[in-house]
Amino acid sequence: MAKTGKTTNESSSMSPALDNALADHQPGAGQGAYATQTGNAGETHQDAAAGADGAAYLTDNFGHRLSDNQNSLKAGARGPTLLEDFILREKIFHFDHERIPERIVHARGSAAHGVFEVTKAIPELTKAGLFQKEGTTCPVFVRFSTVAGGAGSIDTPRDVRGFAVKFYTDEGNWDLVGNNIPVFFIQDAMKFPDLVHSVKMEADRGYPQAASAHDTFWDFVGLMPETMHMIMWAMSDRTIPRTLRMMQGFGVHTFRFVNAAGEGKFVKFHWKPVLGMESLIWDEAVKIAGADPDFHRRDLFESIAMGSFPAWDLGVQVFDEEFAAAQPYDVLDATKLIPEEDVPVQIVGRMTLNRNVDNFFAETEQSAFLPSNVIPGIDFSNDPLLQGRLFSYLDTQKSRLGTTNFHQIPVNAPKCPFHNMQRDGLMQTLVPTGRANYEPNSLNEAGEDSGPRACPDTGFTSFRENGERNDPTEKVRVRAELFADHYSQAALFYHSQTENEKAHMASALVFELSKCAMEHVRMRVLSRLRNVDEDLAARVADGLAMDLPEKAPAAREPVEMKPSDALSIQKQAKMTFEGRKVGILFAEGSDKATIDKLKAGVEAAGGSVFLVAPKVGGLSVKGGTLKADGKLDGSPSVLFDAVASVLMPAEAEKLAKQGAAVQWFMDAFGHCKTIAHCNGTKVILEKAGVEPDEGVVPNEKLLEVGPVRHFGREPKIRDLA
Ligand code: HDD
Repeated sequence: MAKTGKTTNESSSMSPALDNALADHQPGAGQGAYATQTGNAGETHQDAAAGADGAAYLTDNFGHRLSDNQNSLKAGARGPTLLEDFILREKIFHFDHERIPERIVHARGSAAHGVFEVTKAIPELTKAGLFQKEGTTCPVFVRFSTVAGGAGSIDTPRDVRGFAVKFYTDEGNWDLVGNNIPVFFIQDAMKFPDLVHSVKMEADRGYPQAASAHDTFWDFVGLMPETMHMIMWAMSDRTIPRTLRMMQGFGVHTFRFVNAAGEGKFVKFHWKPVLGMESLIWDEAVKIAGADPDFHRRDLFESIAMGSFPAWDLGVQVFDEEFAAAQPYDVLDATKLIPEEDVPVQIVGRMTLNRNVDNFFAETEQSAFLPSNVIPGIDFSNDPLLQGRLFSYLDTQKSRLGTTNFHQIPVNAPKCPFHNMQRDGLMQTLVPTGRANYEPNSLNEAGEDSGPRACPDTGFTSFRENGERNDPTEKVRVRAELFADHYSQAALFYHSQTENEKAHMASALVFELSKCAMEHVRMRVLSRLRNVDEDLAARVADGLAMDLPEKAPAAREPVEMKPSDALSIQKQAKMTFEGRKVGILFAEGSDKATIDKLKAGVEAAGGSVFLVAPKVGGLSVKGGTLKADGKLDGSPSVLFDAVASVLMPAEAEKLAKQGAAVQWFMDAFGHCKTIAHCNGTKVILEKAGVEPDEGVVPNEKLLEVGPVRHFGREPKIRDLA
């Protein structure tokens, strides 16, 4: 073949597999991909590349049709490739530059589009057009993320989750760039690079990836007592969410609402998941990292694809200067929260994510959020962490997306018109017309378009009053007095948890500190923990087999705060199948009618079912054949919220000899999940050490018991001391 010098598709094919691959590349086969590429480019391009039958032709980026996408241009069939081959060069050139720098933090993320609807108008609080009338809607784009790991890292490390929402309002974009935790590690943006350096993989060795359990992070924590409140949250089950759909979100900082009369109130933003909250158990999180590193990304994508749209209520805590001045903490300090018991959260809207991204790179990766994106009626506070963020995000987009014109990328562009005198710059994709690129100008006097003008009435004006505690005219590098209380709220959080949750926190601290090789780092953290809670400190010291060091001196004596149920995941849990997945194990000979009934029941209750069997191709069962959705050893029970099994005794006997089957139940039991089963399954349950309790039930009881976690079981499984 080579000797003939023929290089067409037909002649170069020597195998059926290649024939198929080539058939896929005939004109027309790439219609979907083609349509997407030209989606923003306009009709003319599409026409130019369309054949007589309307099918798309493959072209290069300048619209030249390709006659061959398989072979580079060579000097003879066995000769060197020619530099002249502009098609090869363009293709490889583009490929070589496909990756852009990943985000320095929050590199791994998953996103979706949706809609936000106002459920309660609040014109008395804010003049933001969005909140003037009940029923007003606006499109949103939301990106969830982990903080420390790289773009290709796992979904279930112990880590804070980013919760960034872009509202495309009629008055411009409003980006609420928050986290799933209402407080932050540090109080001043000056410390952010240090915090991030300490938690990311260590500088010399390049590990650990996506983990805070290492010396440098805990060294920073021990030396910076202001981290202690956030550490309580980070070591709680909040940092191992079961799904992105069931975690809360927070704007973290105190912001300002400003109404049409120019009156300002402080506001904190909250997102409350409609499905309630749920978290993983640490052992489960670790196993999921292996079984499905994309667990959260897949879960979000699949839920939306199947029409089970995740939703959150937007809540606001609104308060004034007088309230702020009366608190034992400073509302400008991002390491403090305002208990919901003191300022209730009023629900003002609902966000529903109802559309997956069409292209991960174009949308999720290129999305750029800026806390400085606010709309008239929403303003900043003097929180020194927020103030630093107002600079940082705009700045980082230039190095990540390569151009000051990143706002023109479709996912970032506002959906309302924008007009200004800014021009040019790398990758300018707009073609501004006319001579008016400066302001003021009088070109209108010569009958020309003079361009846009400022609008004092409706434009953004910064809130003028400064009712806050610092004298704004004084330039100082200090923190306000109350910022020095680092422990009161750390203790509040710890004391608000259930006994299991407290135990999880103690175990998390023991685990993380055990990964710190430097003994003085552990010691310092222990000495700080004594200021949070003596019992917690003693438990952690015991878990590490270390003596308790002396208590670290507190910069300011903590005050006692009343525990708050709103801070506990378990106290807020909801018993619902909605949005939850039940794994049903079956094998050869299982009763199809029972499986169908279980499936119908779970689905009617809003849940979904995933069928698991030793083989996937289709097994003969009583009542027909049944195909599994996943093979047993590739579908561990950590992927489900509850499990059930329908097995003939003989098959159960066989499975009882298989590690994957025994582990399936052992994990479900260990992770406190509901286990529904038939009689036949008992032989495996025994082997797996599953003891009877209120969560281990016959299949008929599955719906009644629900997909809740049975934490009462936990002391039987792990040492909660
Ligand atoms: Fe940040 C990204 C949340 C403090 C600097 N941050 C980033 C993202 C979230 C947050 C959700 C990902 C956005 C996306 O999906 O693209 N960051 C927070 C919260 C903070 C916070 C809730 C404290 C309350 N961040 C913070 C400070 C600084 C930054 C104090 C710098 C002074 N953050 C960045 C950044 C990132 C970022 C380096 C990386 C990628 C990006 O901005 O666009 O600029």
